[in-house]
Amino acid sequence: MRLARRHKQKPSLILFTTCIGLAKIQCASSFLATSSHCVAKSSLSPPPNALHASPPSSSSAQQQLRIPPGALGPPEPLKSLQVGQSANAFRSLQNTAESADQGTHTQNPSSSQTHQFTIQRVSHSPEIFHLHNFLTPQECIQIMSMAKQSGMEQAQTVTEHDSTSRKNCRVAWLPSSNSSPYELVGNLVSGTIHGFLSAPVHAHSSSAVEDLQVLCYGAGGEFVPHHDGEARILTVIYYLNGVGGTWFPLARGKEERHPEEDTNGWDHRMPVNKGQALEMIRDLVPGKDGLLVRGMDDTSSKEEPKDRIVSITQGDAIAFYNYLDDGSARFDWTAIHCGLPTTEEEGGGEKWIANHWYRLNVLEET
Ligand SMILES: O=C(O)CCC(=O)C(=O)O
Repeated sequence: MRLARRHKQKPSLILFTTCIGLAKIQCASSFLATSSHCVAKSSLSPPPNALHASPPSSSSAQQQLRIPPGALGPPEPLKSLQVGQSANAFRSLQNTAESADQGTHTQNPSSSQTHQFTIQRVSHSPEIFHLHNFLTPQECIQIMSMAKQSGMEQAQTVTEHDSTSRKNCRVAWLPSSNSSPYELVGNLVSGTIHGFLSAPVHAHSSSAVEDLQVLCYGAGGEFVPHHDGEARILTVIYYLNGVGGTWFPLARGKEERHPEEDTNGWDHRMPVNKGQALEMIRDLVPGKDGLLVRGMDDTSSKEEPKDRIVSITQGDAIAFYNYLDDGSARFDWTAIHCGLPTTEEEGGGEKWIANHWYRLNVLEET
């Protein structure tokens, strides 16, 4: 069972061909580095192990879609990181002099500097990575300011069987574009695609990124458990004011092996649809089960096991994969997650986050 499209207003999509043009300019400073060497992620030539798919108009797309194992998950060197291990990474940072109050900024594109951040694996199932210090505080302020300026509306998100799945939350969409005044949003895309998408996905003609969805929850605002689904292979959530509260109830923070898991690694507890996933999480508790992304200022109990908590601060992000990467092209239902109710104490009762969804549109045909 798939989620219905959750947005009243369909966001526009930027195909990666646009982003690749952008990346060509910026790839020199967009790379991952391990402790001993740097690995350039700038190869744009079609990979030998490419995806094969029928055109979206074909009714036989399901039979013809061939997704090689590994294509829908993280590429090397992220793939081989173990839980707790991290790699240094860089993205180019446009030198931006801004006035956040007025929401205006001036940019000198010829002047860019390198910004270092760290990518740490926090779960294998689903594949979740914590990006420490991905955005600067100034960039967070700039995104919130652009969202306010564009006029934020009450979010009308609806998932299958839920009429009010997102409560007390305002939303704005900012173009994932390289054009003024949205260069920052385009810059974030080029900062992640090379590191987080496999070469076959990157090269595929139906790869796309949605506009940046900026959300501001008021006190009590929340988003019920859901799967991002519908061709969204990778989700990146940016934490703009240091307030977390994203909970993955079925994530495994450490290398746990369940008794139901056979020697081939197949986990028989893996839910295969939304009903099963909701049933499995019914009695689970944030902080004790799964993985809770929590702001540093969260005043709730700090007694929970550390391996169940991902502590974020302003400018951090998490990236997670929504499909199994075993070649089956099925949803990974362990990626089910929710936004817990925002409290008065944290962030002055406001939680600001932004979502970037990377898509492989051909999956919508299956
Ligand atoms: O509010 C959160 O922490 C999670 C948001 C989310 O899951 C979504 O917007 O799809």
